[in-house]
Amino acid sequence: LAETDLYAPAPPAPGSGFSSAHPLVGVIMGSDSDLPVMLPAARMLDHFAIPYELTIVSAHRTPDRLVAYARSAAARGLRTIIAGAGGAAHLPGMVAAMTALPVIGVPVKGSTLDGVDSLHSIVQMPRGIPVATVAINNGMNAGLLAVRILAAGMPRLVDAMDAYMKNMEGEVLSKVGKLEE
Ligand code: RP5
Repeated sequence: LAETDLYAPAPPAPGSGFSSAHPLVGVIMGSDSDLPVMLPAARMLDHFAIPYELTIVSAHRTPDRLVAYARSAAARGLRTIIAGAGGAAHLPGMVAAMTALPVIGVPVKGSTLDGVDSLHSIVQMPRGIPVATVAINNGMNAGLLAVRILAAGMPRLVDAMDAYMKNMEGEVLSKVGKLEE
C-alpha cells in the first residue's frame, strides 16, 4: 500500500493558515454509515482551525489499510487520531496498538444494543494500550478532546478553548435568565 496518497486531507479551514497537506488529526471511521456521528468531530476541528484528514478505515473489512494507516500516522505528522466504530468496534483499540499517538474512541450506536456493545468494545482496553473513550455517538466531544490534546503544545488553542467554554457558559446563563424572567 502506498502510504502517501491513501488518505484525502480535508479542505483547510478558512483562514486557518494551515496547509491541508499537513493534517494534525486523523478522523477515521469503520464505515461511511458512521459519518453522521463523526462529522461533528470534524466540524469542531474546523472551528478551531486545525487541519485534519477524514477517511474510512475498517478493522475487519480493510485490515491491511488499518495497519498501513496506524503504522504511518506519526511519521505523516498526525498528532492524534479520532476513531469511530460501531458494533464489534475494534478500530480504535487496534489503531492504538500500532501507534504511540493518543487515540480517541467514539462508540457508534448501531441498529441493535443501543451502542452499548460499541462502548464496551472501545472502553474495555487491556492494561498498557489506552483509548480515550467518549460517550456513545459523541463525535463532538472527540473533536474537543483532540483540540485539548493539541493545546498542550499550541498555546493559541488554550486561549481558543477558554473562549469556547466562556461562550458556552454565557449561552447557558442566558437561558437561566430567560427562565427566571
Ligand atoms: C462497523 O460496523 C462500522 O464502524 C459501523 O458502525 C458498523 C456497521 O457498518 P455498515 O454495515 O453500516 O457498513 O465496522
